[in-house]
Amino acid sequence: MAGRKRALITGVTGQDGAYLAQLLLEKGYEVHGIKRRSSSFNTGRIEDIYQDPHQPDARFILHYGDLTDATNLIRVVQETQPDEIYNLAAQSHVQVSFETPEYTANADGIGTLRLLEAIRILELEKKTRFYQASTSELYGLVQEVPQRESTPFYPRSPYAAAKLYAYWIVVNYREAYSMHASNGILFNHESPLRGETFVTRKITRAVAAIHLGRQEKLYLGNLDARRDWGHAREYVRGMWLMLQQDEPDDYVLATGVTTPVREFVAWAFEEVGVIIEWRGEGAEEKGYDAATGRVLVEVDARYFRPTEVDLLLGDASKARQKLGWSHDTSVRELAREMVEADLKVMKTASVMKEA
Ligand code: NDP
Ligand code: GDR
Repeated sequence: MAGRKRALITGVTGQDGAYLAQLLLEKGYEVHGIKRRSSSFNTGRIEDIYQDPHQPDARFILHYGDLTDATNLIRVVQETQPDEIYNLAAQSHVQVSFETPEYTANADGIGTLRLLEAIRILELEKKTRFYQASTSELYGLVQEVPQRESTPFYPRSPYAAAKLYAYWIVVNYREAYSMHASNGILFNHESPLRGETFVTRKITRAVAAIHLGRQEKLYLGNLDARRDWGHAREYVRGMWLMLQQDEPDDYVLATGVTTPVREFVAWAFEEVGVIIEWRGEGAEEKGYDAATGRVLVEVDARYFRPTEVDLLLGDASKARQKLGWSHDTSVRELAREMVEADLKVMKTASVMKEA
């Protein structure tokens, strides 16, 4: 339909892709998403907004694609002629990037270049605005606290190094070709849709499973790491706001509160009435149920990273002032929402199994 904005989201099947697609559909956009071919079902997060492509007025359309495949990206961009591209696709797991560094560089680093080149090859520089999913992992080894747009980068993983390339190539294409291309430097954001191997979701799923008697213990790595955790739904609004500005720019999105992993664990258990008592240190540390003395949390050194990011705490003043962006959900509320959601999912699954 003429006048309707068209967006293309890479990584639409991920946590942020699902929330962003929903937001843009609510705003009246025609939304195109790139999903990877997979031998198993990978569209669970976008089930609720799926539309039958046979409907003539379908506004949510999926295309097969991959950030490692340049010709595919050029074709999808050509077919969709988007007003806005949100590049959310990535091998996004920091620890996994130590095991698959080359693939991570290809998808997360060069993948970003491929999309920018697609815009240029198709001469869409004036039409298409570009959002890059940059990350607080760029700050890595602590140089300054809190971290803001001017804080120097010091990546500490193959993931962060790949994202560093992506960050700078976006800045370069903005300056070289006057493209409306922006980096959102987003601090950790979570939700019930968070991938199961990221620490918050791993914790809330384990708490639900232990509470329902389906799991004995939770094994974790570094409990001292501190993260600035916000809610993904609130962060995707910031992405959209960045592309609505007259001028492209780079913005930090963060809550300004940092929490150790250990504390998030304790809060999550409190949601099911368990108080955790910590004993021991480092790899010997354990979390006990204060009422029964049962060990519920153990440290497993296999989850330690070769190089760690110890402390993230963001200053989102620029986004607040220039974009009018704000967040509402505290990390404590986030833990509650995630535990409740995991309890619900597990209870529903067992009712269905019994039926
Ligand atoms: P997810 O891991 O949940 O989603 C990643 C998405 O990228 C999935 O849709 C995945 O597909 C897709 N993908 C992975 N590799 C490829 C590839 N080679 N080609 C095409 N698609 C691919 O991440 P989030 O939603 O949490 O994060 C979104 C983006 O924001 C990522 O780039 C991440 O690095 C970045 N980021 C995230 C933060 C966070 O705290 N969540 C903070 C800062 C940045 P599939 O479903 O098939 O696996
Ligand atoms: P992060 O998220 O590396 O910050 O990257 P993750 O949840 O994986 O780790 C956060 C911190 O928790 C510590 N940790 C563990 N992490 C995992 N995954 N599993 C464990 O068992 C465990 N135990 C302790 C980690 O060492 C780390 O310090 C996320 C991703 O979404 C990136 O894509 C994004 O760029 C950044 O957030 C901002």
